[in-house]
Amino acid sequence: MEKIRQSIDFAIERFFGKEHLAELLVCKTGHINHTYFLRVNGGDNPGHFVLQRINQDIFKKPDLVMENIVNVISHLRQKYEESGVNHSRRVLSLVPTNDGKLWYNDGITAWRVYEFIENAATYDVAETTDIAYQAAKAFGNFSSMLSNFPIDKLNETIPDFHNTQKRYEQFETALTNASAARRALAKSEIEFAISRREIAPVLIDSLTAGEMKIRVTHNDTKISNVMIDDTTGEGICVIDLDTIMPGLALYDFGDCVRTATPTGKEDEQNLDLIEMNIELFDALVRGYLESAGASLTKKEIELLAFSGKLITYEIGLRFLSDYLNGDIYFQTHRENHNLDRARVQFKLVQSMERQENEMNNIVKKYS
Ligand code: GN1
Ligand code: MG
Repeated sequence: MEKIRQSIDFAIERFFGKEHLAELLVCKTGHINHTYFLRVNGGDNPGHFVLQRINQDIFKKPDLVMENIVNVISHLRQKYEESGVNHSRRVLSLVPTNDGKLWYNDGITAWRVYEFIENAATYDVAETTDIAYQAAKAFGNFSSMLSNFPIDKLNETIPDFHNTQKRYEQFETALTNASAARRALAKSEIEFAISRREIAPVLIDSLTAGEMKIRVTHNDTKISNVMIDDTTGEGICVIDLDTIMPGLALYDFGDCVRTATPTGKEDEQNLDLIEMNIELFDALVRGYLESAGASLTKKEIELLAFSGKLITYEIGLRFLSDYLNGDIYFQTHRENHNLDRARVQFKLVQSMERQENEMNNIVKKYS
């Protein structure tokens, strides 16, 4: 902690001058980067901020991540300006360092500061259908606004990030190298992962067949990555722009389904609490199609419900692989944390399988 605290202090010095820091709180929700909430008093720029340190073990080229973010932010701002909408709470704002840079590289990784969006909140689970609707609408809108972003300007910061077939192969490698003890404890999850392997290549195959196209995608469309306005209830701002890359729209919609429809948390230990809630799914489809439906291909609409199951399976594979690898990727906070997370994902996959017809009927109703 001492060492991290020192790096935090160095970073704060660069952005505000250390003497102005009034409060620092650790944010415990992300699995990859380190995030802190700051209150700054006095100086040129007082207020609330979010300081983040990019995990360079995972984002090998943090400067390229920041380059994507800067370009996407400026594109979104321009879009809002063209339509006369005030974007101050709708697009993330980077706070420059005292020498005018938009991020600070300490020689190892990048640090950045965002202005905190006041009077808005994020939700780890969709507490109401309205939150689900608003989150999906915000992600759909985000994607529509980026539809004319020059995709060749975007860095692919983690290659094959959502390639479920590759994720399956990584799971096979993890399985081969795993300790006997971990393999034994994860026996039924391993069997489940293997039993569903046919679904892994479906979206990538569809892309190869020309039935869908590569777009600018967010790639981490958890419901908790949308800020919901406290007063109006509107999904105002999409956050966590680290994984913006060329990708498939359905992985974005699918990750909304994975995170907004469950009746429990991503790492819930009581699996009886985990089901896919069909009313929440209905709200998501309505919201997403309202803002992004017009640009989707026929095949994308056809596979909308399937995409929820696919990415839930994919993230389940990733949690399980990390468990088998000895917890080297996702931050864990208790023993078998990754295994618990994988169990929730696979329970959800089964819940979606049982409700597949209803899910497809909802898509038909709105398309
Ligand atoms: C990671 O750190 P966080 O929560 O933003 C992960 C996502 C997973 C998610 C699972 C770069 O995101 O892909 O869906 O955990 N990000 C990366 O909750 O691997
Ligand atoms: Mg993320």
